Amino acid sequence: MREPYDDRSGRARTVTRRQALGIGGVLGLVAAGGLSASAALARRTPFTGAELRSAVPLPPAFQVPLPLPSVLAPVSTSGGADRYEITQREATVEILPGVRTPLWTYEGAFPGPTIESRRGRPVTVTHRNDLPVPTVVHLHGGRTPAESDGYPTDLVLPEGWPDAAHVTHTGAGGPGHVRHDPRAVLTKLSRDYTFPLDQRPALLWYHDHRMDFTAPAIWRGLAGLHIVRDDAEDSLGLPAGRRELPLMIADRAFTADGDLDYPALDPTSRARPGVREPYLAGVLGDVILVNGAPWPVYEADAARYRLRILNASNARHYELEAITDDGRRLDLVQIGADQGLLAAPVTHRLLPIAPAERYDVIIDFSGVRVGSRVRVVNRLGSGRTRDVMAFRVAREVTDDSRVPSVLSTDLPTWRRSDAVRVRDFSFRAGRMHGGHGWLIGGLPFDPARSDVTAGFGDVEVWRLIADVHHPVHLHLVGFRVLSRRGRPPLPHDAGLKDTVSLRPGESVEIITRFDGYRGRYLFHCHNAEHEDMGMMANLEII
Ligand SMILES: [Cu+2]
Repeated sequence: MREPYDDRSGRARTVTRRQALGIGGVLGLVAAGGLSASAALARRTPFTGAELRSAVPLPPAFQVPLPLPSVLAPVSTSGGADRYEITQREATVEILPGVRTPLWTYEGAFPGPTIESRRGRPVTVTHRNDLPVPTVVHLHGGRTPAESDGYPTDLVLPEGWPDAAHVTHTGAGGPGHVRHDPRAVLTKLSRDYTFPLDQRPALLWYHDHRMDFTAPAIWRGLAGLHIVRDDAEDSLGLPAGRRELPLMIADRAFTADGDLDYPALDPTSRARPGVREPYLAGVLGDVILVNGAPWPVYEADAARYRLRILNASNARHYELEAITDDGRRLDLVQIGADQGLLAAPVTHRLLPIAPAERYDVIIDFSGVRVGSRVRVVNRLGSGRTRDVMAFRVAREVTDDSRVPSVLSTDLPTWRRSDAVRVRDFSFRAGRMHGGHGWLIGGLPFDPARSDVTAGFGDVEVWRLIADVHHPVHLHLVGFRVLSRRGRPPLPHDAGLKDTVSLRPGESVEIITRFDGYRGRYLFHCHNAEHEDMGMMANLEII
């Protein structure tokens, strides 16, 4: 059964029924018929979660120009390292035309400012927390020492936050279950995060990672891009400069007042984590934002573009395709994955992208009639959520960019026989502290528990199995996908990844090597609501 994601088949798949699979349904099915029965039903659903409906009038698609996040200037570049300062603060931003929306931001903007960096040149970012709640910054995809990796209890406390006693956590099941982390490193007001960036060039992103409250923090705006480059990539001749576009895709919903809507049990994010009952499987919005603008449009040259796509949505999956006004589908030529360049380009007509995944894609507008439009649509959406953005091809130009047939030669070549260990992890709904939860190996996250201890330098194979959609992310290391459902990986699994999309009922094998740094890291589901409701585990490298 490959057809839902078989991007080479060219078959149209019509979603006739939009079924939001709530956790109650999952639990019932798991109880009644086991994993396979729930998976058989879930496989027919294009997403896991429930959609909020905005109460404010929404703008027509393809009217708002695509914004490009500003690039942050370093405060210092001396001593072989770049230093940046970011203030986390509340700001009111115009996302929908004429509507003012209060957000939590990095430097007053959503997305936050982009950090541009070079491989092997360290970057230190001083984050100051002027928000009303504790925060934690994680650089997703970064090869980062543990003390700067943003462990979910390594909180930066805001001014006036009562004291450390108030940052112990109650589980999503409510008060009464206090989880204490004796290893947490708290700082007051600000913290320096140091990123060596000794890693393959890639599109990374930074976002909040506070224990139990990551989902509402990202939803409110705490996300930004971080790009790592190197000379080898620069010399390939890929589209660059104004023909390289970062695209952070995220869905949101708005109240009648123009605020972001989010079904939090505690709208202040101060004490009680979790979301209301219909949204336990994930929160979806009915407005698709790209770089913080609703269904934007970009005036493009009739030339190749490099699109660096991030799905920064909490729970929404996309299957992207690019369609011309005369109904032609343009090739999406994938050149890179989460952790940088592929060995060779892979051509897709349809590109699935799960929360937190990144795809580096070349699209060629040279054959598109000037004055016409190319729509980027999500085949998993319906109604307004089917549209993502559009390109209006504005002018003929000369284009000296190219897409080499060899993109990189440094991808890890781990083989099954290199693995010193095989581990199995299930990602499933379950009970947690007397309430609903999402569990790894039957357990909800506990920072004080040891889950996985891996030897430094060890190669391991992990077998992951899911009930519903779970995009699984490992901190620190990149991995390769070995198999899906016992079969070879799909075309979009190519390259080095740090997040893999488990589809309902699916088992996926990955292989990695635990190196870089020793210390306490994490792996977790990147459906942000699942993550907050227990679907996270410790990964200690010794
Ligand atoms: Cu999940």
